Amino acid sequence: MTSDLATRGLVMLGSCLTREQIDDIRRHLGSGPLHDPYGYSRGTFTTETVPPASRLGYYKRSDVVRAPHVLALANREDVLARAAAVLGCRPAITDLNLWWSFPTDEPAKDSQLWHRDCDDWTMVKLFVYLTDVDDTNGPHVYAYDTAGDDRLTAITRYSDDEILPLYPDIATVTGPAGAGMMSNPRGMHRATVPKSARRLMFEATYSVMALPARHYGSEFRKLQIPASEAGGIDPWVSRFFVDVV
Ligand SMILES: O=C(O)CCC(=O)C(=O)O
Repeated sequence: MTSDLATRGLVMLGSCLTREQIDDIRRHLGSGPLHDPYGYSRGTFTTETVPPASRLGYYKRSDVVRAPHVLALANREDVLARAAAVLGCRPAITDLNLWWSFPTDEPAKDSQLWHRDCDDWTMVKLFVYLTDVDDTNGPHVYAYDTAGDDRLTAITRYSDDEILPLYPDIATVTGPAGAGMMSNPRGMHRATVPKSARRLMFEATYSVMALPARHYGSEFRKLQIPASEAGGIDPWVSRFFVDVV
């Protein structure tokens, strides 16, 4: 099945990070601090102290943006060009996330249920796996041709029973660590509950406007990069995360 971001909502990019680059990122970020974006546990934890109620452990954005290779990856010219083709303008990087999904025997909830993202009018996401992902440890799942489809537009979570009869053309994205994809997250998508192992995922969001819920200025400390060291980083595209000085 061919896949294309602009026409079908999803495109595979192949390998976006080498094993060495992934090791650099993981070494930099270590075991935490992590937080649960859904608030099932308060405060921070590490990969060794995951609270039983938490399924996801997000690194702080200010740590993610400082991790090696992250800004270069998010600024890849081919990625920006694909995002621009959907957004209709030079994109801004408006979110950067890197998180663990922890295995559980509990049923799917939150982002593990089908949904459309609604943080901006239009958005594109780059996802890169930092662990090997197979059917048992949390593959990302996307329903092709749903970004422009006007059924099921209520911003809520949907079950497989509601989605699959309407949208049977589904991509379950497995791949080795480093594998990347881009999606139009207005299209229906979800995570899968990891069963066998934890999954580590990087995500860059591209959009037109700043995402108001992201509080770039409070929790987040913008990175100051001297112009002499900013090769490969577009100051305009990266303006919510970086000042090139
Ligand atoms: O973790 C995943 O595979 C899905 C993430 C997701 O639903 C999102 O970024 O909106």
